[in-house]
Amino acid sequence: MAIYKQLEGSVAWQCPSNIALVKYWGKHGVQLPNNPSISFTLDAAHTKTKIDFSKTNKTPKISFLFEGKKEEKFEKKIKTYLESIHAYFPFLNDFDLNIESSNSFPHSAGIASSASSMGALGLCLCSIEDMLTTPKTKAHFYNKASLVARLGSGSACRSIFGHTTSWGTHENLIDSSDEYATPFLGIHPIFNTFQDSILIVSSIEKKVSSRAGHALMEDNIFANIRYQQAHSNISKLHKALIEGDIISFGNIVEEEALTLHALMMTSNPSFVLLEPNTIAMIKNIRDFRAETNLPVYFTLDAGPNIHLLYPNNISAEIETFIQEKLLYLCIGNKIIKDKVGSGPIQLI
Ligand code: 2P0
Repeated sequence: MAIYKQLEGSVAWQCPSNIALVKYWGKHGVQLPNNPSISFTLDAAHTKTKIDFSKTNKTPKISFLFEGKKEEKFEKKIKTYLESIHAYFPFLNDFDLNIESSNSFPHSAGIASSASSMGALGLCLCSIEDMLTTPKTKAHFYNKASLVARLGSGSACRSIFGHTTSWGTHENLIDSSDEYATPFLGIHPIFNTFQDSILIVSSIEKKVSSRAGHALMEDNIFANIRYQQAHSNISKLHKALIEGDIISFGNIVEEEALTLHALMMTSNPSFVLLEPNTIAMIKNIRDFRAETNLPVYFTLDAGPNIHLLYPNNISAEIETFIQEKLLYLCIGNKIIKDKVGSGPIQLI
């Protein structure tokens, strides 16, 4: 019988979403990436999760409320996930969990919530474990939170650390691992000022899930060349991030965004997540850059929405550009103003 330091308690974490600069697309084993990736951790788009835990002698019960309401679909997903990670957290055999979660962004905003929600859940589970048993070192705590977040959703492992983060082994990235993410070291300070204006083209749930998209990489005829490209882009981006070379950064990031969607279009069966307004925005962004020489670039997640990336010192010019050339292409004039953030925050 396990001995616990306490029989009940509460924990809560706020965890941000992230946007990949070099994309993870294709995986093997238990959520292991086929190539390394690098991301900016965001700030405004985050999930808050609170868990009340109490010791039971019966079969443990799990309840889940999303934004204060019971959500059968999410609850089922979370139960299946928690069952799959008992080996990492033996206390799950002995405690009832009441989980409550909410997002800072609307569920239907068209931004993925799996990174922030699985990140917040992983951090809460590690905090509970620390309260019940011997606390881990800070490094071990965050690595374990990142690892268990990864088991819930691959890209979630990068949300555990602030600013810029990498996931997946690469010779230039110190201590990099396929198992968990690591903070990017030595970044030029200009990148910590980066803004991410998320331009919502569509908020409809996409027809092909990321899980299915990753799986289609197994038979994609461009898979191997893509993995080589990602390795090479990590080397180039690593250098650009350290040197503060925004132009190289932008070229790599746009190439990665379009490659991600090209891989979707060349999968079998193929699928297209871009919308006509996404393409119109890309054209307007490139025209604006050519006219003004301002360092503003786009990236894309697995969906049609544009993430507009630029340093804070040109925010005024970009605001005018958005109002004049991009806002009319957004659904319901919807924009989420985000930026590079400093990472998760423990609330309780
Ligand atoms: C990324 N994406 O690097 C890539 C690029 C979206 C576009 O990883 O199946 O939700 O849960 O591991 O992490 C989205 O897929 O997929 C994703 P799973 P995930 O951010």
